[in-house]
Amino acid sequence: MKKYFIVFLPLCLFPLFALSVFADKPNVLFIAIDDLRDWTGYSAGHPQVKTPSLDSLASTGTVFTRSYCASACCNPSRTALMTGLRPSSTGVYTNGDDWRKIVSQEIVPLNTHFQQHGYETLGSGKIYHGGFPAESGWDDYLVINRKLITNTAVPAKRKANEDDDQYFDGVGGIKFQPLDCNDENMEDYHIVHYGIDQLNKKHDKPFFLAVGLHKPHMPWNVPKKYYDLFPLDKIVLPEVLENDLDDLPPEGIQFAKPNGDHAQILESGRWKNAVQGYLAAIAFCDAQIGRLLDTFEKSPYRDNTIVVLWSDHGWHHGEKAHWRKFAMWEEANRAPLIWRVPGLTKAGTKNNTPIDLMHIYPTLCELTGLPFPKHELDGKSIKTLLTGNTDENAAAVMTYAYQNHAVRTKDWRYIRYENGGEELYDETKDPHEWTNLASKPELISIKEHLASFLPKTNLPAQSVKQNNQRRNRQQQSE
Ligand SMILES: [Ca+2]
Ligand SMILES: [Ca+2]
Repeated sequence: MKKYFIVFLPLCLFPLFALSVFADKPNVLFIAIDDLRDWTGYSAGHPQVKTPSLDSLASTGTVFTRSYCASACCNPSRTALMTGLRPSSTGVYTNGDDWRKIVSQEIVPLNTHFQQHGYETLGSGKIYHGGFPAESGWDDYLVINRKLITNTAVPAKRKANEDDDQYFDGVGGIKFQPLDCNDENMEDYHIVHYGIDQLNKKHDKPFFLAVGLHKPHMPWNVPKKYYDLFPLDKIVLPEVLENDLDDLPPEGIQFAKPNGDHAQILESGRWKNAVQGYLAAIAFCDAQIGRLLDTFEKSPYRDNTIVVLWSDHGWHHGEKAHWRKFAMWEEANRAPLIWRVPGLTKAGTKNNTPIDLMHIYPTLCELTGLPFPKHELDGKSIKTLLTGNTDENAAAVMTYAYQNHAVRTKDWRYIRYENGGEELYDETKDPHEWTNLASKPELISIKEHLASFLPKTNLPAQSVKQNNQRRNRQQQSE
């Protein structure tokens, strides 16, 4: 009996050992899109949008219809996603905050975490904000050959070093122009081509392949064929309410900036042109993603790769008399999110649980079996939601600039600005967020509940820190 046990025990343990050590880890295909609001075919965010590739990916995985960024601004949104820490936990609030200098060296960004745990990390395009790419954590990263991109497709100021307006059509700062060039002349084409190349190669280690597209970020300058998909006279404008700003606190009106882009757009009479430009840029972006996904579906990695596709935040096209992101409302913060996980997600699942992008770091750790990093992440894994389970009590939290926060639950959006101004919207009755209910006494307990989700610590913004340091130095020298 004893002898039998001694022989049997190692045989029992072997399969477990083999699984834990030798089993292949799944690859990760990490697709980032810049400035794509919740306008996709599958979400019907705009009746005319054309996104067959995103729709196709969505139909084979799980889409989150209420997915929100951590911050409606490129740099803080991406820094939050890649470090797993909210802006309020790092002090990275704006596009001017160099996260590489602000975030503690002990914080391990997502790509570095995968690299440190045996993954080959490969990247192209915009993963971190343009000015502040990660200086480590990549085994290989595409260096764009600018000679492949025509002068009509890159901002002409790079060529002529002159003012944008001379070369870009558009209205004020809202830039859009059909280009007389081919997809191959566009930077995103080559960014995607890098991903295609990697998917056509054999890899000795599991890979973390990050592909970040620039469109539909402005300028909405894409080949003319994409504009031709959206005849100007048929363009449908977003639904807006006259005097929508009347019930906002002063901070809300400051965020909306009604006398800025929107006043210029109205004066120009070219609102439809701008929406056409954005739809064209989305169609171009979708076509590039289609190239990547076509290769992926035919590749040997199709069934052992986790796909996660996200956009860094949304956009306004005149709702609340606002354009761009940089705000706390639904349009600026809601953005597409698609997951496909072999053996876990079921084709065509739509999940309406409100979540924010802070979940991506911990979810990827759990799905790949990687340990969590040493620093405490602000988000939680959503593995259980990927199969279609919902969480009625979930809340997404978003922050733009210092101490301006919003909380989105299934039924409500609550906004609290730095100076205490508040907005409250009943999403079940008022999906456009037209009626601010924050002053209703009967809703105080709702507001209190929503406020309980706000970040408990708010690290000073870099600009505040610098001012404090300057003041301290002055006081010391006085
Ligand atoms: Ca962005
Ligand atoms: Ca209103």
